Amino acid sequence: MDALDTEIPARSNRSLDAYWMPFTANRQFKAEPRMLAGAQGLYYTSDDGREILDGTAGLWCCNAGHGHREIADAVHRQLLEMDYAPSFQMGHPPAFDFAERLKELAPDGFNHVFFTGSGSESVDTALKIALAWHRARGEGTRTRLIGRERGYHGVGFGGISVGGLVNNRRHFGTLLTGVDHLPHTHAPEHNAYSRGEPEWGAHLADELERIVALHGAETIAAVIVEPVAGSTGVLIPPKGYLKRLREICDKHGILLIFDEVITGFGRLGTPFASQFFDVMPDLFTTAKGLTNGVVPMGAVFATDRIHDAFMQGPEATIELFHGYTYSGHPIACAAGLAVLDIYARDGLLTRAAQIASVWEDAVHSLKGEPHVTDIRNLGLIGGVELAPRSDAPGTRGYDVFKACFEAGCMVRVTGDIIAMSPPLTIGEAEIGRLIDTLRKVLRQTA
Ligand code: PXG
Repeated sequence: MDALDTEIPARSNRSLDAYWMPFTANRQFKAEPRMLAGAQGLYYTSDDGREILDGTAGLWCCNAGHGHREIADAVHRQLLEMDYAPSFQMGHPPAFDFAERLKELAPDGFNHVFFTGSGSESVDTALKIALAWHRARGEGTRTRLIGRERGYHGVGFGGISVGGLVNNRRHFGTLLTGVDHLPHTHAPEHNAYSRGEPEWGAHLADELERIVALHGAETIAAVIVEPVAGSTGVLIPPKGYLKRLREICDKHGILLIFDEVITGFGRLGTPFASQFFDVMPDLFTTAKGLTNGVVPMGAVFATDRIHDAFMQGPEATIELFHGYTYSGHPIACAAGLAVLDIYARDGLLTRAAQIASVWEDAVHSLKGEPHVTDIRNLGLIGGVELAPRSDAPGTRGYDVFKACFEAGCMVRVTGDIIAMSPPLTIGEAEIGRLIDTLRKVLRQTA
């Protein structure tokens, strides 16, 4: 090397070569990097000293905003007390305490928490629990997993198999066998510019009946969906859709898994999306807001009915042959406990409900701006779909994302869809700033 090094602006002499960045156009990025150097409250600071309003809570994870001293102190204390401890045939107080606190927050009946290191691991864990649960009950023929087109469930082989984003799947071989997919619920021809839950589309859940008819219910273990699909570009479930899925799963003895990695911890104005929609899954996955994103961690919540089926047989037997070196990591648990205190103290897990109508009006005020073809919202989530350039899909979205960053706002882009999910601490003034920046950028984008 290297030509790149000499092209990087003089901000720093750091070499960018060794770090193979995730989900990033590495060469494009390294030619013109966007570097974040600090974070406090609702703002990042870029390495050239600019304030960047965090319109995405990092990656949907910093629900309480940035830089909380209480979290830092809790992590610091735990590091000095006990930095790491194994969780296989061994325990430590923070993991038990955190699980108990999470149980209090979860819907009734979700009394068991399995810790993982990320959302992807939570998804794989939930899928494996579903398969093993049927087997434990003598229904070992139930091995099929049903996902949904346009679903995102992380990047493990389980998650990409049930996931429905082609670029996350097509490069990686045959994936898990025995997987089928529900149709996605994106229907702008019926639902464009819906405020909140769209009216049209509950019947799309009936496609599960078709899948059952094709494969036989006795071969299907579980259905997994995101209550609100995030990564694909914000798809809000049609009214009644999730209830219908629940009913069909019940009718056929199929487990329902909600992937709450982005909806968990207050994104919709309730602790979990199941409470918002009043539809209870059998298992749900979380990560991100679990620790406010500050230490990697995930958790799978299970009902008594799921958990208790494993607690059979000789007591000296390991009931679930699954777990990670970092399951229940004491530092993550200490961070998570401090985060739950902040959520409770500041009422953050219900705050989105209070500000959702301001958010909805602000996001929908972009209707009629250049390129905008649809706007979607729920809780503190907003999606703005843009018309793709006919010769180069995705480039308009990327240009808008980049121009927003240059104008001091961080948004996410998936293809030509702009997604926003600010910290739950955002106020009216910052909502205005975020939306006005996006408006200005849209007007300046070809
Ligand atoms: N399930 C869902 C529903 C997610 O949104 C994962 C699983 C995987 O989590 P981990 O912790 O393994 O990354 C996610 C992750 C985006 C974006 O821009 C979303 C995610 C990650 C990165 C970007 O929408 N979600």
